[in-house]
Amino acid sequence: MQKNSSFTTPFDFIMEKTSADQTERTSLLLVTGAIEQGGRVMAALLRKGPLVGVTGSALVRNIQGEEVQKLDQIGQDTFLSLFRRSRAVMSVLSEEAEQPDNLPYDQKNPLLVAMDPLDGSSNISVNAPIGSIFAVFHPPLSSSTAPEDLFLKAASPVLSAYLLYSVSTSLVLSFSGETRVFTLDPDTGEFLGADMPFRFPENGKIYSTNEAYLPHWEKSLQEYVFWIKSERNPAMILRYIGALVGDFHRNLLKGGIYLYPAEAGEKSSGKLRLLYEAYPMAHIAKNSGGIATDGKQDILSIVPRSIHQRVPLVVGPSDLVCEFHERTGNPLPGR
Ligand code: P6P
Repeated sequence: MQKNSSFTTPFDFIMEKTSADQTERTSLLLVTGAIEQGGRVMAALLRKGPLVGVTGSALVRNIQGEEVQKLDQIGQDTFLSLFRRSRAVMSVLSEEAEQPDNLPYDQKNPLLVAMDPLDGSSNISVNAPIGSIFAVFHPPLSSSTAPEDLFLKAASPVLSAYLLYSVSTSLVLSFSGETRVFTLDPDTGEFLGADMPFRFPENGKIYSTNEAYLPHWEKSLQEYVFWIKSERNPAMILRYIGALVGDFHRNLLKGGIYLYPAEAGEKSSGKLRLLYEAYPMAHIAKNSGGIATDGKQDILSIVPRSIHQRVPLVVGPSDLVCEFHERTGNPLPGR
């Protein structure tokens, strides 16, 4: 297939949004290149997963107490190795590791990466969409920061990205106020995308949540879900893949809101992790004409207390998230 001349690559996007004298340009290009290469490796592996015995459980549990799939471990090892070889990453925080991995670097402006190397891995065994999520930060200015505090003082992401392994493999990059969507060409290994920013469509009609938990939600949330299905005009429809990246991506393209609320009991802080799931999705949403909150405040205003901290997550286009907040009694200031 002849490459469309209007297509660009992640490299073009970073070069376009940085200047030659920006010393962080090289680090951003190296980190983005590592994410791309990891996407190629994981996409190729997932295409033949059952045939090469990489699906199924690794028979261990991670820091979250969740059963680790073999591909979770392979994803962890693949991306950590690529970030190490980039020599542009000071430390990697991963869902799959209790403590951050500090890496050797020789770039003047090394970066921090928080990642969920394989999101939605319970979908692997049923050939449903899964993804990888990344938040890239500048290290905090204070040099006295202890390694384990680097991520607690890192502030908002400078670049966020996710890979979606589905019918095709997408790479969504958000940087310098813009979100771009790229698709892997399996024949050439290139990630190619339109040379234009991506934004949520308005007036979306999709909501994504696991309604099985509705009986454990606050009453205002239960009433919101009843309203959007039966009284709102137009009514909304439920689409839920069970992998944040898959649900977010469909909602980014078609206009929809994703909800993972807190519940009474063990999910009193929600299920999703702040630093490597909520932050990157909030950053991508913000650069796409959307908002992410924990049901009360903007996700990007939350200062993390611990590196694996969980938060409730409401994310989507501004119109739907503002409607959610009005209907649940927490109108967003200035919206
Ligand atoms: P539930 C996957 O485990 C994940 O972290 C997200 O990717 C996904 O949206 C959510 O949890 C699914 O959780 O409780 O509906 O299975």
